[in-house]
Amino acid sequence: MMVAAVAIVHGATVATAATLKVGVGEDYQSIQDAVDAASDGDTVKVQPGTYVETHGGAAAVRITKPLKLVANSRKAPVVLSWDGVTGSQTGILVEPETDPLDGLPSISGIKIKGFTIENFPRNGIETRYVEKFKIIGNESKDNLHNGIFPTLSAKGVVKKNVSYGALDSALWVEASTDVRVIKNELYDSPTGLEITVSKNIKAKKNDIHDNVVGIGLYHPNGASLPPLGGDGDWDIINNHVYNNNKINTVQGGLVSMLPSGAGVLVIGVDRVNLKKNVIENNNFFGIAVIDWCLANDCGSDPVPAPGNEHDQHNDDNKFVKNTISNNGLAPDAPPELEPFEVFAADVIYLQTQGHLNCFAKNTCSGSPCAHNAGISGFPFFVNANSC
Ligand SMILES: [Ca+2]
Repeated sequence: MMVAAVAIVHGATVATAATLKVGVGEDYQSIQDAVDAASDGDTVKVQPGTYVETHGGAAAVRITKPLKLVANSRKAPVVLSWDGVTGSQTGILVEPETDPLDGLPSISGIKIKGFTIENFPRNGIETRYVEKFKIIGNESKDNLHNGIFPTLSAKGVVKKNVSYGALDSALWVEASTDVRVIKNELYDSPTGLEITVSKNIKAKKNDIHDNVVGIGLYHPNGASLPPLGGDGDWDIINNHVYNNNKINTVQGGLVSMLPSGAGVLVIGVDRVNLKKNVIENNNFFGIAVIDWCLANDCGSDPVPAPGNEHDQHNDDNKFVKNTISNNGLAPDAPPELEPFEVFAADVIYLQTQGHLNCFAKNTCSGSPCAHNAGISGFPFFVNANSC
């Protein structure tokens, strides 16, 4: 009886899900019109063409309910482009009508697949307070804050997207939990893949190149958000991080401080597991592990006591079995960071206390692989441990 009852309920759900089509000769010409008409769980399918939404809302397409937004882009692109005039600052934005009082995701079940999203002043694709989301096979081109930006979200997968031309991060996972970032290509941005204020994040098999910083793992103050509690447990595995030598042309703010030539920049974060990555041909460093307040002027930032989760030190991070080669050969840091050029190498490890970070079984082209603490004249830096 249990089985039969479940089958009936499941069948009823499937029967009510509709597909709404957008395109020339279809029921809808505007993606937003179709989204507004859709019920929870429906699919909105968009035919090839270039779409410019002119309703003037916060985003060209704002989704406030669970649904699948799918571009039929196998034969020709489906492009969502900024109209250049109205207030629609973001391409596709998924968020509840009002922010939930408990701060937890309140939309469950979102899929966004196959779109090319271009030229928006803010973000290409953004989720806020969304869980069980899939962002798959999209292209974010020249969206000027972040290309793809899950924030305050959970239980998601971001897979096989291409993102480039952002002025902050090509892909930024912020204040989110249980997100998998897989097989994306991220390039031509200040940071290719950024993770901040999040927990249980897995980034695997991404292709990250020609950014200012390939992978940026930044202290909560970099996002101006408080820690979630239990921040960390970020698995960064089997990624290719190379040629991140883009000149940083951003003016003002923390982004302008990012040094060109950076493979993986680890600043004041905890419980990162960086394993089996190939990190090569980044002009300043392959991996740098640096206290937040050493890399930044903490003058205006609160600096909690060591041991506090929000402290400025990197703790409990593991760097294992990475291939780190031909990095650090031509550093070109911004003026504020020029003193750090002396440390240019495959690995830079600058911490003033222990903090249980460890290195093992990495392959480097230079020596030493695990740290620069031994450079004469800098006795205040300690060595990392072996794992
Ligand atoms: Ca810490």
